[in-house]
Amino acid sequence: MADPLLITVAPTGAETAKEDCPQLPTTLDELVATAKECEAAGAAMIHVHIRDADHRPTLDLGRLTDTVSALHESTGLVVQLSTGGSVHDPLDLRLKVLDAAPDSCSLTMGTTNFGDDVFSNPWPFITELYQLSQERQVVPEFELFDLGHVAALRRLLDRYGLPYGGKVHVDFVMGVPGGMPGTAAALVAGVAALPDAVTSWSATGIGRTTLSVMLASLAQGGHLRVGMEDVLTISKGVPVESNRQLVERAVEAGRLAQRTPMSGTEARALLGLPAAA
Ligand code: KMH
Ligand code: ZN
Repeated sequence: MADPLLITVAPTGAETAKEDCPQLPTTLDELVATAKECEAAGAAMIHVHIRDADHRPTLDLGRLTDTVSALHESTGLVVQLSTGGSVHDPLDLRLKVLDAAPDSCSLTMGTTNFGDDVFSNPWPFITELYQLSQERQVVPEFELFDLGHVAALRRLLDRYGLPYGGKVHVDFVMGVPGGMPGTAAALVAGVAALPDAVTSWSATGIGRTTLSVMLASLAQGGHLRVGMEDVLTISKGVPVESNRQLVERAVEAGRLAQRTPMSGTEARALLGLPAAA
């Protein structure tokens, strides 16, 4: 049987404006419709950033809580809330994201230059968020933007032990201007440096690095994250029509590598989450 492939969809992000990309899912209805389509196409987890009534990034707790409920009601996807937010979000609000009780949360392992901005993740914030995730029984996905973040992950696990559920899942976010490049060589170096405690890993390449990272990840037996948070063109100069299109492309690439998309139930087991109620 083909090896299972976790496909995570990151449909919205915090960086693209609705007016620049009307097909970006920014309302709750659009997000739920996207989630259902992407699940049907082969996604098993969704990485969620939400927007306010003006389509701007927000960490409003009421909206986050409603979003988690709506996604659980309408899909079997593992719901991962972003604790990264936008580069403008304060650290205290980013910690409060866990109050919305997602299955999973992103947890970035260090500060990184992010285009012309700085994505701030000081060590005390990382350790506080990590301990909170253990207390609240939320499974972190460790986001690695740089090789130094792999070393920081080793330090975190040494000091604070395993996450809730006992599994360690990481995601390489590559090709951000300021982070590690989206190349096969960088991914090979990152995977080689992972601590033994890591039980699964995925990768995503931002912008034009999306295909090289996808193919490099499959070549090394990794999982995939795709979505309009990370890329807005399907090929040079051709806009992405929908997140489903990106998930379908990931499924097709996986098929060539003899990998079968995981269901939400299988993803829960992979990540150490209890079966859905
Ligand atoms: N929007 C970026 C500044 C995450 O979701 O945890 C951070 C980000 C990472 O997207
Ligand atoms: Zn994100």
